[in-house]
Amino acid sequence: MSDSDLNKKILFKKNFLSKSSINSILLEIHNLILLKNNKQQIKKTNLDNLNIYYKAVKKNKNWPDIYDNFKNLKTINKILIPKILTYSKKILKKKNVKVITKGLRIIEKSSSRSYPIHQEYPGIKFKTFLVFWIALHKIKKLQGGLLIAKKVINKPLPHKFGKRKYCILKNQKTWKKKVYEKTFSSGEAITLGKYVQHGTAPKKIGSPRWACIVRVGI
Ligand SMILES: O=C(O)CCC(=O)C(=O)O
Ligand SMILES: [Fe+2]
Repeated sequence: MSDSDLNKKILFKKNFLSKSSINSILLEIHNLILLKNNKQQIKKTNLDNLNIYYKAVKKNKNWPDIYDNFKNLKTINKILIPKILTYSKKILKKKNVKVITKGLRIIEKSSSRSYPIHQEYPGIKFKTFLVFWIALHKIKKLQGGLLIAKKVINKPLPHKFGKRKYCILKNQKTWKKKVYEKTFSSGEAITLGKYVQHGTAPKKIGSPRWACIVRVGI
């Protein structure tokens, strides 16, 4: 595949993460938050329990530090990253694929963490790279899925700094009409090339949205 084809690539893969892999990730998240709050570890959790605990602790002073620590989750390193590397080596047809960034993203209703429409290329030095975004549960309409360009403009477009310091496309109003809302099944992954216009879909309803985001490149 040529670089130009890769840059506009949009791939969907259902069940990229199995139910048991997701359970392992959620349990490690839950236990990390417990640990950082000097609470005892648990052996089992589910999204409902995690959301209840999350709601109780997210206003604590140490929350930003905990959030930042999510990128070091063992389950992300041991379960998700190997899958992404195997898959992206096939797509990129290269063996030396490197992880550029990895982490967890939680979006709430009217979240300040939500991302206006953008391309991924600004600020990333890798010439060829892919973004992997994986839903940790089912995400229906208006629950904060992703907005994806109906027709990708396959070139770098000018960006400006948004409210939260990251780069967003100019003309957000026009772009809102040129995207569709992608919903997700639990464990579904989307892979995006560096010029695919995308952003966070409006989060109007439902409990917080949990997803993993990993960038890999050559
Ligand atoms: O998680 C989201 O809603 C969008 C994330 C995104 O596009 C990014 O981090 O670049
Ligand atoms: Fe993005």
